[in-house]
Amino acid sequence: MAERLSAEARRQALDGLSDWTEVQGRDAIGKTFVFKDFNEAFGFMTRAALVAEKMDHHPEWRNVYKTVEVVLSTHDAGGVTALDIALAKTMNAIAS
Ligand code: H2B
Repeated sequence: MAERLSAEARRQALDGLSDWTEVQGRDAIGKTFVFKDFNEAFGFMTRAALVAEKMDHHPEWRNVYKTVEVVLSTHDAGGVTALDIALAKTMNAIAS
């Protein structure tokens, strides 16, 4: 099972992850993606969902029109692990 990152390792990983931040009050990272319209937002979610399923690592997320709020945490580990960092990187790549 993936191990929780230390606070320092999490901070370092976040330095290389554009616009991802620590979620206040829990061991998780988050980012709000804003797209051109719903079509772009849902296209992002579809592509990210396929990757998440392949990784067997799933996001918490909420979509309102062209905005997708994403929170990543490894539930089995009770916090942020390398899996969350990998999924966050992939999401940035999909959105760019
Ligand atoms: N996603 C996330 N974000 N955290 C997990 O701990 C997790 C998951 N565990 N997706 C996986 C599924 C686990 O429940 C299955 C049984 O592999």
